[in-house]
Amino acid sequence: MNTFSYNKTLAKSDLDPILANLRDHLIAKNVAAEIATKLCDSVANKLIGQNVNTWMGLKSFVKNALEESILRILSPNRNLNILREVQMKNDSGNPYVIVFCGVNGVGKSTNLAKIANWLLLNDKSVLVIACDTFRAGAIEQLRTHIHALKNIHENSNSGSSSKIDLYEKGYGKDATGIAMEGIRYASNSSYDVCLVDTAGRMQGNEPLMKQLAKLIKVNEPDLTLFVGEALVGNEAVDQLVNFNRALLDNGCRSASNDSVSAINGIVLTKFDTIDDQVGAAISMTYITGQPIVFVGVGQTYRDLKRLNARAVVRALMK
Ligand SMILES: Nc1nc2c(ncn2[C@@H]2O[C@H](COP(=O)(O)OP(=O)(O)O)[C@@H](O)[C@H]2O)c(=O)[nH]1
Ligand SMILES: [Mg+2]
Repeated sequence: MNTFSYNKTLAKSDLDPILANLRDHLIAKNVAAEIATKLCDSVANKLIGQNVNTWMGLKSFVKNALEESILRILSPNRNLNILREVQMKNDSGNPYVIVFCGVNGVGKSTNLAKIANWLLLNDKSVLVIACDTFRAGAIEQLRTHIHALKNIHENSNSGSSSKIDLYEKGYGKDATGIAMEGIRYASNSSYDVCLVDTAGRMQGNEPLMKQLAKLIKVNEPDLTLFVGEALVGNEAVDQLVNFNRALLDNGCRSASNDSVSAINGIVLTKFDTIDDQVGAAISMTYITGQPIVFVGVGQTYRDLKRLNARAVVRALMK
């Protein structure tokens, strides 16, 4: 291939071998196979018939086009400013409600605690509502976090509004009702934000998915966060498609937009454990069209970051 200059109208046959390589590369970086294929197909569709005059060689040209389209996927179509949304909700006399959902062990409760820490740092008062009434120890785990967060914030603070408490009604009860009572309590006691922890569930478990849908439909959270591990590959698609479908099929609509997604944000956890295997970030945003609101990068309260889309693309294409 001529690496100095290239001037021709691109045909499918020019692109196929290059995109096949790039597709394999994306899959090796943990992008779900289905998504890698779709991404490469869309780049092909965009480039076929284009008249290319480039100094960089066709391979780099195609790679750049793919990078651009991935960067676009990772850049949210909706700019979610949680603190501003909290303020607006509070101005109308109500707490801002976030529900955390996802499969077992992905880091829902831990990252809920990190987000609580971030809210407290921003002078928001937080009521954590314990709606994982299923897994033994779930409530104690939250209590431990809240105790630690109280120690960090309530002592050090300059008398501002930062307070955090737990609302719990024990195990085995109906999560929807507990969430409702908790939100009402938060409203009466002027908490700024409710963080609703839910039980983990497999995306194929229909009765449990229905229960989650009921909790969301009845309580109408401002933000429904799907918590997913950065470790997942093809499984990411299955989880998200099924969570979203179960929620939509059971009448949930996202609060902030009426799009095809009932989930309106993603928390990508265990990002510290994957080295440059960053593919899950692409799969999850591609499937939902929703932003990755936070990235979990460890087990302490401060291990919470914003997604750096350019850094993800860099790691992905390396
Ligand atoms: N390395 C790492 N571990 C995490 C992260 N988030 C959660 N974990 C760990 O994952 C495990 C499961 O977390 P937990 O919050 O109980 O998951 P849940 O079942 O979804 O509520 C715990 O050992 C957490 O410390 C993260 O961002 N990085
Ligand atoms: Mg949990």
